[in-house]
Formats: sequence, C-alpha cells, structure tokens
Amino acid sequence: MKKLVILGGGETGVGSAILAVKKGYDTFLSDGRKIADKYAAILKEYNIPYEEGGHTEEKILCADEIIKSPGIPPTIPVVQKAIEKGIHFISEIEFAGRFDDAFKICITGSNGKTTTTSLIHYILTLAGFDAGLGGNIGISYARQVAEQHHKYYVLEISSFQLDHMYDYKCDIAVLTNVTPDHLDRYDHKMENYTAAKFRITQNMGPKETFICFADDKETAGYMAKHKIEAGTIAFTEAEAIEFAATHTLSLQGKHNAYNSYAAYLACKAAGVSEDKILEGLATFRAVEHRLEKVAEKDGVLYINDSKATNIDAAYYALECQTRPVVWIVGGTDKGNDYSTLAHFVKEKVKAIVCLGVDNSKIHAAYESLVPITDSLSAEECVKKCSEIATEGDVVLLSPCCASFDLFKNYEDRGRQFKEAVRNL
Ligand code: UMA
Repeated sequence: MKKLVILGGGETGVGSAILAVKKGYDTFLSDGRKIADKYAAILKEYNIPYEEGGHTEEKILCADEIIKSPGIPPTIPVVQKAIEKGIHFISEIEFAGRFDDAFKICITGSNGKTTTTSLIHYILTLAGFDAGLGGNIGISYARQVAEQHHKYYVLEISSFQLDHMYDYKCDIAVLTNVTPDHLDRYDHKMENYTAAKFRITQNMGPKETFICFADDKETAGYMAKHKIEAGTIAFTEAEAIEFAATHTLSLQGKHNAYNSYAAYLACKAAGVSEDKILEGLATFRAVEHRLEKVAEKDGVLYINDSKATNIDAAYYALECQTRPVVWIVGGTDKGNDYSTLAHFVKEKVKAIVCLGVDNSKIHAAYESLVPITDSLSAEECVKKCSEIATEGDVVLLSPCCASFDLFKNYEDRGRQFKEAVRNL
C-alpha cells in the first residue's frame, strides 16, 4: 500500500486525509502546531492517524508521496529533508484531481480570482449546472471529491497550490492577471511567480480553453516567450470596458469589468447560454471582504476590503474611491513596495491608520505625505478611524498585507472589522 504523508492539519490537509483513507492509502497527517478542534474531531471520526505540535522526521521521511498544505513554506527542515531524499511532493488539488472526472474550470491570478471564481460558479448554478465551488476558497476540493460528486468544479487555485501540480488538467483555465504577490515564497523573483501561475495551462491542448487578460504586462511578457498549447482567448482592456458599458453588471469598477468579462468568456466556453450569463452578471452579489460596503455611520462609509492582501489589490480599491479616504493598511508584509501607491496617498488619502504589529515600512513610505497612527486590534483601529473621519469620508480597510500577525486569516480580520464598525 502506498504511504501518503500529509503536512498540515487545516482545510487542505484534513480534506486530503479524508480522500486518502477513502481511496485506501496508508495515511499519516502531521501538523507542526496544535490542530484546530474542528479538524481534530474529523481526523478522529475517520480514524486517521496524526500528530500535532511538531513534525516527527521518522514518521514523515518514510512516505512514498507527501501532500504539503499550501501555507507551509518549503524552507522548513522536514520539507528540505524530504526533498533531499527525493520524496515526491504534490498539492491537494493534484491529489484530488486523480479521482475526479468532472469538467474543471480553474481560476488563478494575483487579484480578482475569488470574485471571478464566485461569479462563474454563480452563473453555472443559475443555469442549472451541477457545480461545486472550491480550491483556495471554502471547503477543500479534496474533501468535496471524497464526500460529494459534481459534474463541474469551479476552483480558485493559488500559486502555492499550482507549485505542486503536475498531471492535473483544467478544461477551462482563467488567469486574471499577474502582479507582485507572495514574492517571499518565490526567491523575490517575479519570473518564478509568473511561471507558477502559468502552470495552470500545463497539460492543456487545443480542445481546452485558456482565458487571459492580454493587456496584463506579466501575462503578455510570458506569452511572448512561451508557447501555450491550449486554445487561447486573450481579451483586451478595451473589449472588457466595452462589454461593461453595454451590459448591466452588478459589480462596479474597472477591475470588475475585467473579472465580469473573464467570467462571461469562461461560461460561454462551458456552454452556458448568453441569456443566463447576462442574468448572472446582473444579479451576482459581491464577495465578502472584497470592497464590501459595511455601513454608513454619521455620514462616513466603512468598506471592508480585507481580502486585499497585496499592493495591486489595494491599488484597485484606492483607485475606485471618490470620497476622501481614511485608509487602514498593514499586517504581515510580503515584500511590498509601497511607493507604487504614493500618488494615491497624496491624491485621495487624508490619514492612515496602520493595523499591524510592525508598521515601519508603511511609516517610512507615507509619513511625509499624511498623518499616520498605529493600532493593534480591529476595535482600536475602527475607533481611531471614526475619530479622524468626518462626514463624506470613507474608511477603507484595504491592508496590502497578510493578516497573520494579529488575526487567524483575512476573513477573521474582515469580520472583526465589521463587528467593530457595527459596535460604533
Ligand atoms: N502548519 C504546519 N507546519 C508548519 C506551518 C503550518 O503543520 O510549518 C500547519 C498549521 O498549524 C495549520 C496548517 O498547517 O494547521 C495550515 O495549513 P495552510 O496554511 O495551508 O491552511 P489551510 O487551512 O490548509 O488553508 C489553505 C489555504 N491557505 C493558504 O494558502 C495559506 C486557504 O487559503 C484555502 O482557503 C484552504 O487551503 C482551502 O483550499 C487562504 C489564503 O490565505 C484563504 N490563501 C492565500 C491567498 O489567498 O493569498 C494563497
């Protein structure tokens, strides 16, 4: 029997473990920290052997194959030793794909992928397709393959998941854009990160469809040097803007015109009727934590864009603001270059409230431009913002950074922010 070791006991790891035992693998799960109660309960329910609070090398280095959770950096000692030993690493998506014959629509990109994925899934469901939603959002793909069966899957795929994908083949792949993100995991080299994103096209041929944004610099640069085997639709900014101008779209803003148009093209390629696609694009409700309007209090609008964990996402959020902004920024820095947002700070931002443990880079970048204060909790942060903001302003949480210094994840950060706003 093949020995499978799973590193990480979160959503990815536990989903993979369920699928592995169901498929008869000799399975062992190892987590370096304490496993959350809800996941430990599932492991016990399925009788899956596991350890927590540390990675025991003897129990891991005997594996035939390892599934590494995407959040575990490849630099940790046990991973390095397994690589030296030549053990094969795969991602959860690769693993689940081995047991899934569904039609697969996969979306990747630095930004817009959650929105585009959710839009496509919403439209397919509206049109009566039996479609599962997963990947980097919600219930892990592996768990769904183990416990449910869908004819279609719409999967958001992160670059970390793509890193260990080899034989997986998408039927339709969408690449929204490639802008700097997670560079700390890619030797601070943009070309490594871009190449990871393009792994989404591997194994695809002319019968499959690859949809990308032709005016994205990194995408165009990569495609000028590499041949893409898939049937490719590279749409332009002008086409997306024209589409947005001539149709009713529930999502506003330039970046959402790209997301909506990419979703339109993907749904067309999947065989959804034009009517249903347009109905879906007109009736879709915004994704939580993505430019989500929380409340208007004393004439101040509060927006939760906690999902903006990199510079480019915050760029879009600032770009579409028309009111003076009290900007909440900060968290775990991923090698950000804050200077690219300085012109927005000059033009649109009246004050910055940092929400993070180490805000030194943000202070250094913007201190000379606007007043900056610090906060260490969502409650303290929202209170400070409410004191600074006056009628007609917007308080925008669009932090440019990961959330792990103060929160469990970006969802936790967004929910705590909303709670604090409601309690004002
Ligand atoms: N752990 C170890 N050893 C270590 C470090 C961590 O065992 O050295 C353990 C932790 O204790 C924890 C587990 O690994 O129990 C967590 O694994 P994980 O961080 O990979 O998290 P999962 O719960 O498996 O969630 C992952 C994605 N997380 C990341 O990519 C960091 C989730 O995306 C995704 O929703 C989920 O799989 C389901 O597919 C989150 C995310 O932030 C939303 N993604 C990044 C992004 O969107 O920018 C890529």
